[in-house]
Amino acid sequence: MNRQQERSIANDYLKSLSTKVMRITLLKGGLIHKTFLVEAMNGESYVLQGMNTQVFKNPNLIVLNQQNIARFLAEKKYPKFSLELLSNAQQNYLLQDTKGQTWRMFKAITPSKSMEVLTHPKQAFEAAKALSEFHAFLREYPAEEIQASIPGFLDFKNRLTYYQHAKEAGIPYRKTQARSWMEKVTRYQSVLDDYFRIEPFLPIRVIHADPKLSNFLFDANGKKVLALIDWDTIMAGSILYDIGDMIRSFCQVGAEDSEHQTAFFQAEILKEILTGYVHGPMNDHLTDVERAHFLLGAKAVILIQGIRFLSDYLLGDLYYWVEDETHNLRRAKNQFKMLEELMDLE
Ligand code: GN1
Ligand code: MG
Repeated sequence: MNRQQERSIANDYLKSLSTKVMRITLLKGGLIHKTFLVEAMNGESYVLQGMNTQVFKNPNLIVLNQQNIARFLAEKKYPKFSLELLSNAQQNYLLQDTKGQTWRMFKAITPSKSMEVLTHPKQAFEAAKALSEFHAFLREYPAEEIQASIPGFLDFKNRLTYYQHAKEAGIPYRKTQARSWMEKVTRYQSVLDDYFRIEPFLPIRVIHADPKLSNFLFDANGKKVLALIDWDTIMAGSILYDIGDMIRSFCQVGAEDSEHQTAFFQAEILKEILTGYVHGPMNDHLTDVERAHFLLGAKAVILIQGIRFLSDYLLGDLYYWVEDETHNLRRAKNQFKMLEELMDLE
């Protein structure tokens, strides 16, 4: 699709605001949706997304979840920005173009800054406090009412089953290329066994399920967290998943897909996250089992993320967006190396 068509989709949303697109630019960073920044004639900015409906098969469910959560947070006077969806002239939040692509548009949160790499360790402290606040504000939201936007998304056993399938049905050449990384999965299986042992004792809460660094919007000077965005995967699960995924994303050295690195895990950032989270309001509500297993959660999430990338590599890049043949393998390697460094810390 060329930009002209995206412009006309954006204009459809902007009609009800009596304005039009001035400029539209592709935003990089996401691995699933196609995201554009829309600057309008009225001086405001918006975010237009072409949704990946292979991954999110029920976009209406996401809209429903997001609207319910935004309403709930507003009632609770949540102090950060919430996501605000725009509707088009026909009062629809979702639009379908002639090719069947589903679109949505948000109000942009501006001025703000989204980062791929931290510029100061204190940002990790602030973000962990913000995650703690997000969890605390959603504590009374009925978790059982949220239907998972991706069934089985948080189920590690399900990820292992898929990996088994990838090992059997994967492309033979890629299996050879990935052999030493597949051995890592076997080597670190005990991390998952440990996790499965505590899992039945973990409270089920409302979690974000994708608290990667770029989903925290900071103010222009990178000091204060303004919002935790990307609510597509908010669902019922353990907060250890969120804390673990935050550690995974924030503590990595360089980008998720970088090459030729020599160091992978930043222990000083880990410290900031662990202290930041308990400086937030969830500290008053943690159970002993949760409090004792932040690190185990991180190890399990990192390993599972490595397994997800590796499975996708073996099966020929069906899930994640890739720019070349070894992109998913590179991503997987970095996860395994990060896990190794985290394991060595103890
Ligand atoms: C995907 O699309 P994005 O970048 O927000 C993925 C996460 C992974 C992440 C790794 C729905 O998130 O689970 O942790 O990539 N989202 C989905 O960068 O699979
Ligand atoms: Mg996401």
